[in-house]
Amino acid sequence: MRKKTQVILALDVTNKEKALSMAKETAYHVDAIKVGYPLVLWAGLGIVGQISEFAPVIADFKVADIPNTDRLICRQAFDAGANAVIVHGFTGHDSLIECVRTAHEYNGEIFVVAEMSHPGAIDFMQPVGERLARLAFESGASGIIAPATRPDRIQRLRHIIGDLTIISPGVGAQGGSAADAIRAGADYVIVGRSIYESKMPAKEAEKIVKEIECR
Ligand code: NUP
Repeated sequence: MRKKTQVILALDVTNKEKALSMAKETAYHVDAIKVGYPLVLWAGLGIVGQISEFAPVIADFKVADIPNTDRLICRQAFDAGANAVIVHGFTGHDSLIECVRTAHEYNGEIFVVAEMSHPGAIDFMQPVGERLARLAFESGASGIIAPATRPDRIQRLRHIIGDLTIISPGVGAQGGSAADAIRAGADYVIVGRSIYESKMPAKEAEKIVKEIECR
């Protein structure tokens, strides 16, 4: 994934035309575009290929199944044109290794959710976040998801994964700061509503890029 702006757009709009125009408008200011169930269930998997004409696509499918099913899902995402797939780590080593193996067939990447950004992640995920990060490292994943809402956790998880990539959601609408997340050790921030609900999405993306540059 290119590393120019350190911003990934989370394109959770449920309107195909809006998704495509937003991708086109913001592509210059972002390093990748993350698409997930809200858009794909609305517009179909073909939207992945269409968005990939503007920027690398991360398919946020939070894959969490037995290895065989995981492989089938990851294949669909990569065949559709995704550069990376987000998977859960709590399914364990064999599931994760199968996702990574499948990604390698496509020269693709796997990002593992180590700790989610919302308050409820403290209930079950945070106590095992460090183990999940270690498992991501041992399984050969490209990186992890760590919460911009809790920069201290990014810092902690960075120690475990060395120089793997950290992509970090929770900026803006969820209360996290892009500059703080990058300062704590994230490589990229993931930003959705702050950009796509703005009246001027490209300007908003540019503002976040500037905030990161001036940190
Ligand atoms: O821990 C996570 N938190 C999170 O918000 C893992 C995620 N994948 N996300 C996703 O990031 C979430 O599903 C959404 O697509 C995006 C954040 O969007 P927003 O809160 O900036 O609108």
